[in-house]
Amino acid sequence: MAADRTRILSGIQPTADSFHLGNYLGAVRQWVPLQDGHDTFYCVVDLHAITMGHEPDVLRARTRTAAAQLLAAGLDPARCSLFVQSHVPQHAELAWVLSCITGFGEASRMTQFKDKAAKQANPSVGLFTYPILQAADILLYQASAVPVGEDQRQHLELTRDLAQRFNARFGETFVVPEPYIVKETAKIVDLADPVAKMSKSADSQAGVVDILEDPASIRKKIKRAVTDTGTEIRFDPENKPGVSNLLTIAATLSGRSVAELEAAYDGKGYGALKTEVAEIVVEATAPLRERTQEWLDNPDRLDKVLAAGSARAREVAGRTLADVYDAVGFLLPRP
Ligand code: AQP
Repeated sequence: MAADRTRILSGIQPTADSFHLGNYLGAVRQWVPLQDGHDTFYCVVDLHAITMGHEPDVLRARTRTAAAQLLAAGLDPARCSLFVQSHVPQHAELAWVLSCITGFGEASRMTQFKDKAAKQANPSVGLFTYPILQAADILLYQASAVPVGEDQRQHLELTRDLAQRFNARFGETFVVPEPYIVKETAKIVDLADPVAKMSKSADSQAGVVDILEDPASIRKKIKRAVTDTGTEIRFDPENKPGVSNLLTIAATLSGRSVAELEAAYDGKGYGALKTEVAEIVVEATAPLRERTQEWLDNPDRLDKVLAAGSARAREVAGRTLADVYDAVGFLLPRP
């Protein structure tokens, strides 16, 4: 992989047995074409996945399933570095340094922390410092762009602030990254509650469609999707969030434009639209389910891909961390 190609970094948490359509359309799907022409690093962020409480065996299994889904979605180990965050110790090490230049008030303003903490009886300090670890994930690789969904914009802003602050205080060390957010799919909403984002940790899974979900269940959830009291099939996220979400999902997965779908379903009613969307989702996710299972049936092959990815990640991350330690004034150990 040529060193002069633009770096891209993104990650996803192994916090569920499957990614949902929001993760897939908002993030993972953008990762695939970026493999061409960029030096791409993609990671399964298991350190982040323990911030809300977890079961060890479940986490291990989900980490493999997450990697398998990424490969099934089109990540190619020959064209990207795919790794598990905990295999690269520099993430936690850089997070500590960055936490020492982050203001307590600044960290307290993160809306994702407020939302997630509100659902917990005793939120952890790890959940509070999550965005600082995320900044470390990105800055270690000198990434210039980070493909994510809209919900990550504020965390990206913090990452940029920390990079600029560090550079100003200790000398040019980090590339300041830009968010790479595809507007159309930046926020896929929950089918049962079309103002909330589709989320793995939603209280109810009724409106969350997983990419590994069986076709009968996908059809059922889409047929029950909340729309509105009207009948017109029109893309209008403000007034018709449910219908607009269905149109976005169908358009992105089928390759047809929203305008084409609006015209095709003009006067046909929501029932017909839902039937069509359900078939599009079932058809688009079938190969993902199949290929994920193939990778899961071959854990040795999967683990080798992750080992190669993490070796390359440690190499790049190690160089950045050495520069950081030197810049902040840590006494370097004798070789
Ligand atoms: N609804 C969404 N629409 C568009 N993009 C989304 N993403 C998540 N939900 C949507 C994007 O998916 C990537 C991976 O997300 P994550 O697993 O790291 O964490 P998250 O953003 O917190 O996603 P969830 O599903 O809500 O997980 P939990 O419930 O475990 O926190 C990110 O790029 C995210 O923007």
